[in-house]
Amino acid sequence: MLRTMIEHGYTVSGMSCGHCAQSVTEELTGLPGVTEVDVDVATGRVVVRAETALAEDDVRGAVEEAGFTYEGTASLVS
Ligand SMILES: [Cu+2]
Repeated sequence: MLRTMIEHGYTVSGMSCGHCAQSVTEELTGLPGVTEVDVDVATGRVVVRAETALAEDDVRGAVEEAGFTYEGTASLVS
């Protein structure tokens, strides 16, 4: 079965440990269509894989709900 998967990159500031990463992961996983979240605490880069496009406001809301600061989209290639 083929599913369309879209990768989205974001930058989040304020995370300092694995617990922070877990909080962000849980909130973002709650967004519709999200299947996987990878958080790099050291760089603040968050990669979200989803079956749909994501509204930036929804992502910002999830990050803020977790207690961190949404800085914007990030390139997936670096
Ligand atoms: Cu922490």
